[in-house]
Amino acid sequence: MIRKLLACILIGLPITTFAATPQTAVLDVQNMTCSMCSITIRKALEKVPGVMNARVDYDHKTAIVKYDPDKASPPALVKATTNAGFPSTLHHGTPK
Ligand SMILES: [Cu+2]
Repeated sequence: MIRKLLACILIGLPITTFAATPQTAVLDVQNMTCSMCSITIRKALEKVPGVMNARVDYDHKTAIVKYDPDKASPPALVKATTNAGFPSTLHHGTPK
């Protein structure tokens, strides 16, 4: 009985709570000249509805964004960084 309940929690819960599989987008970001820029970009990305987290790599001039595809989309992410003063493009090196 307890075992069965545990199995339901382990298997059933992720399916119902995470209806959409999070997607990861990698953006090539321009105009990043210091580490402060990366913080600005991260904050701009995290303000976009549906974005779970954003990681900005200053050395590689990229932003790795985890988002809910039901609420956010790559064009919205590009727009957010561009509006913050950092035009970006979707990086095409990642598998779909
Ligand atoms: Cu800067």
